[in-house]
Amino acid sequence: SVEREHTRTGMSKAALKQDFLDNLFYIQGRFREVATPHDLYMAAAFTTRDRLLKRWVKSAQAFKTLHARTLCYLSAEFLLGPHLANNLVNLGIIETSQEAGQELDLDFEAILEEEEEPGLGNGGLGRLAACFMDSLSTCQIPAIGYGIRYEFGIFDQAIEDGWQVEKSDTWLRNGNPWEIPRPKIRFPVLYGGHTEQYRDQNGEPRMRWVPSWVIDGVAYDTPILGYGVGNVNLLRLWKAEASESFDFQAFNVGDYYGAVHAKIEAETISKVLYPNDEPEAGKELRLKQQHFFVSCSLQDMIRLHLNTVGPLDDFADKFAAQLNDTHPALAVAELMRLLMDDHGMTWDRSWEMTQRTFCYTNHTLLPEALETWSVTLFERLLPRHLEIIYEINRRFLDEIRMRFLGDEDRVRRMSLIAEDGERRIRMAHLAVVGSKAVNGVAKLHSELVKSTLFKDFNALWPEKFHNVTNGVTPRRFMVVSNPRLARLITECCGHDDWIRDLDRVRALESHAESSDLQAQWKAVKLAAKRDLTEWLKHVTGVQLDPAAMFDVQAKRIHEYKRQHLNALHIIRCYQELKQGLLKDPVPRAFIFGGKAAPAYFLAKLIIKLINAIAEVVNNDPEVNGFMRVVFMPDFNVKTGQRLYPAADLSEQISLAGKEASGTGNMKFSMNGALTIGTLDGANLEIREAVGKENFFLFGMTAEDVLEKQIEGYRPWDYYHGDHELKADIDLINSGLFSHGDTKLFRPLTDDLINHDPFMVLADYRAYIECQQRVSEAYRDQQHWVRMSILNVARMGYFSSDRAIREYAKNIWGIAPTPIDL
Ligand code: 26V
Repeated sequence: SVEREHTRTGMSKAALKQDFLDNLFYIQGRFREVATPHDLYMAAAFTTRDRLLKRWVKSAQAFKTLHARTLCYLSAEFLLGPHLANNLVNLGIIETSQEAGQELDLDFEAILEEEEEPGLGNGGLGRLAACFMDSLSTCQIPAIGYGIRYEFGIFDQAIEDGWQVEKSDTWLRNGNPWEIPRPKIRFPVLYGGHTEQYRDQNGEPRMRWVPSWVIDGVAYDTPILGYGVGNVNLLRLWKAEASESFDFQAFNVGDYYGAVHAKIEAETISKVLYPNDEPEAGKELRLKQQHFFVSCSLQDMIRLHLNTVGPLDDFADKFAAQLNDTHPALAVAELMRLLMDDHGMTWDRSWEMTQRTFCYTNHTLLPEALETWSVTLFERLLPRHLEIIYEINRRFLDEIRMRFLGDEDRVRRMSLIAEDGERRIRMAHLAVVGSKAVNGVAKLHSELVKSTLFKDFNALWPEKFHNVTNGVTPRRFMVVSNPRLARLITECCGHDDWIRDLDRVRALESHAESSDLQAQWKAVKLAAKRDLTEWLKHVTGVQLDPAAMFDVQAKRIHEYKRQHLNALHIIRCYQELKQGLLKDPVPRAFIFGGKAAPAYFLAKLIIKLINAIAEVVNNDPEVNGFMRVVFMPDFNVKTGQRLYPAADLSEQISLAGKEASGTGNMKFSMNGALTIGTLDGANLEIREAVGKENFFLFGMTAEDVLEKQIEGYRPWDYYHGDHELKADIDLINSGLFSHGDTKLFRPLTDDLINHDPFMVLADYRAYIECQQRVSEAYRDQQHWVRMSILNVARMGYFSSDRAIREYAKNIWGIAPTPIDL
């Protein structure tokens, strides 16, 4: 049994090989000769998991005995990406595993490719949560991520006839080796019914919620290992199940089919992730989802506290809970309810603990993205929470009235309830009032949070407002996705400590002039471009030239991100090539990736436009030696990992003031792409960090935008004032890109000319001119490579490790708890 232990946890090649074969046999029931690629993947995953579990148990034991203060990250989304390669990197055995695989005659890449990623998020917010989980473990902060185990994550995107088609995501179909179901960790979640007053044993008046529907949440745990440490944190996702005690006995005696129906209804709660701009229809289920995971998570935290620390009075000393946007903001009311109704605490004690527990991160200022819930819906689904929110609001507004005598307009603006039209609950206000700290996700964004969205709250509690600029994990987005670059950096720095301390890539700076490094740098980029070229040819049929500049925009499709501005530039290039205006054009491959929300018509039309332009350009022999356009289908974490290493130019062209931070901007720059961007989100800080001379800046500032809105923006004037702009838009309307159909893109072009809410036309000229500077710069390859090296060398700040250390120190007050290996 000593030998056995060694096989399952040992890090040697021999141990890995033996465990792999054991897992193939004992878990998959297969031997080498008949194993499918999926069997081989499962065996590899279990072999990796065996090594995680050892560290996990050690971490859990240590956290328990040390009563370590723990961070709970509450998020409706965790966009994790594939686990296998990432875990091998964090365990430090990716190379040994490759060798082991070779000796077993396995195709390592093919095994990695087998994994279906858990796409449990929409975009930036969900991916940030995943980067933070990696950094929390790496920085040795005890943490639990709490969320929903969606049976169907974000849809898979296919492109048919140039249009986006949504296919359902079936990530769980072949089983999930990374999760451990915990059927005994189960909590009831209540909905509907009414509340009533009663007197407890001491004769004190108390409230009780009599629900009309109860379901169960069951825990599914995924271990999250840090890089080069023994720390493993927990990602605990809740699956909804019918509650045996409630539905089957109390309500459905003898009604077997009714009971089965109730089971289906319960399981609906964790069935599917909602796209972030689904209109009214899916709303009720979304509120049910939010309450579901918030309630399970808080009950779990209370249980953990009672099991380890004891009395609930110091709950806020044991836990800090971060609200990832307002999706979990109900937690403020739910913790109040649990403390008062279930644990007999007074209002004042409960409120003090609640306010000391929660912190809230805002991720967007877009008005249409700010969550509000109709009071009517709330009353029907969560009557007790509505009472509690009313009481929080009553006390809060009294405070405002006292502080700002006679300022009823301020009271109306700050209320948790919007009273204009149908009464609605403002979740962002609930989150701010219930939290001890509120933060934005980049410097500019945090300033705008204070000066616009939460102006009144900032006047009341200026010390509550913070900035923590986002970051991304260098493990996944450099080491896993770009091993060639990682090797080169390690070689050049003489160590691989930069993987845990990204500031240390600055050592590259002093080699930026070295022709030796420059040559290797170019070779690494070219190899990545070749890989991407081959794969894109395979999935889209489009052939790119790896020698061309790879100009990439990859992110959710949204008007504010302005993929259509990029499209206008492509049309400009096309027209100039056709007119023979370019003497010596710099060849470009324009690459797009991104999903549109299924109900977002204009975003889907932008995808169609890009594909329509691609069809014309790629098939026109007069131009296609100088330009190609490709829309990469199904941009997600896994396909994104192929994109970042291969980009020369990163498009970050949102209207200033609209992109809270952006994180793709960081991933591209860390992989040696130069940025063309506006002064928006984290672009500002990236530009400061890498040096203004190594960043292509264009367009209006957030201030310019506000001014222009005030003076009255007239896109029509730009359209008529710039004949090239007019020619580009007119070319779309001519039907050239739509087989003669002059109507197809009219909703888009009409919108641009008449409304243009994101000021595409106002920034058009500056963008075109900036793109010319980019082309000129690219001609001087030596200079370009130097800028590329400096970009990577100066990106240390944008590691999510730095972001997590800032949260730990300034927001949560949590110190690292190292776990020995
Ligand atoms: C939500 C919605 C909902 C309805 C209408 C359209 C719309 C558009 C955007 C959103 C944003 C959801 C929250 C989100 O993902 N925010 C992103 O968070 C990232 C991490 O902080 C940040 O880098 C991105 O700039 C920000 O957009």
